[in-house]
Amino acid sequence: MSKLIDISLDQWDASGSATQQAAALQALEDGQVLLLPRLGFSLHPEEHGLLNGAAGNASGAKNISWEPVRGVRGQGDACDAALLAALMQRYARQTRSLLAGLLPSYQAHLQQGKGSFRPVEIAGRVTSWRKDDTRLHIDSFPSSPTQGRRILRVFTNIHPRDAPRVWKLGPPFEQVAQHFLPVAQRPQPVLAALLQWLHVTKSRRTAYDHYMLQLHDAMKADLAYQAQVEQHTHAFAPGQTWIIFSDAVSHAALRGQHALEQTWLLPVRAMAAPDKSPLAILERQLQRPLA
Ligand SMILES: O=C(O)CCC(=O)C(=O)O
Ligand SMILES: [Fe+2]
Repeated sequence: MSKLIDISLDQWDASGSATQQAAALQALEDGQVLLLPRLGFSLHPEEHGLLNGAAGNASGAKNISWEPVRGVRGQGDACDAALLAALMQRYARQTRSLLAGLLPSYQAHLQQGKGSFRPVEIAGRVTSWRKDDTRLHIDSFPSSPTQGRRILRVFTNIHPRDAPRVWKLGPPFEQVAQHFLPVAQRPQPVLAALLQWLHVTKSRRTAYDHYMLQLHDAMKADLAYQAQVEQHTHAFAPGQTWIIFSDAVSHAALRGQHALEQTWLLPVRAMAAPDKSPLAILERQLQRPLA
């Protein structure tokens, strides 16, 4: 069962003590959630309007995503894209400095992924089962293969009043893989090549990415499993930040509104214990190389 450990840093640019750094590294790689209960994200005065529905999302997308080169995508017309991009850039910088102070051995290896602003209430959101994050899942991105790299995500609840972001945490990756690999379809290299050629995927979907997507989908599709598997609920209050390897910590987001998230990718070799990666676990269970 995934657990949370508290880290008492309250500044984005603070350095953890050697003890905090060692505890954070081990907990994270063991599939726990690092909770920073006193680390919030401050909005500038002109940014408060973004939480008043100005960032309404005409496309029906659940999140507004941001990348340094492409800028923001998915925002409604009423939303000031430049304002949002500046906010996302600041959040990305602050998460990088937090990771540097807490997990210094990762710093030189982190690759910046997408960020997101999440202004839409989760509860009652209408979506397909595959996109339904209220169901327990491990993260795997259909169009952005990681090719084995870890998905390290930082979230902050920025709700202006008191609404928590409520998550469920489920069984560890090893157990999820044991349950669903036996029914997983085998990868088809020709299909992976076609998807890349058609630009459905941004790079080659490796056998690793294929199996991660299979686990993501099989887990969300299995309502009996969702109901009976061990899980516990945790509420992240406004003004709190949390960090997880979301490719290995099974999770679901039940309710909440207004969060920021920044994704970082980490090569497996940069881990203190690469044998704890989903790549190594899948390779052991399938008894073949996947990356
Ligand atoms: O929005 C959230 O709190 C998390 C949703 C989720 O599971 C995800 O983005 O992968
Ligand atoms: Fe997720």
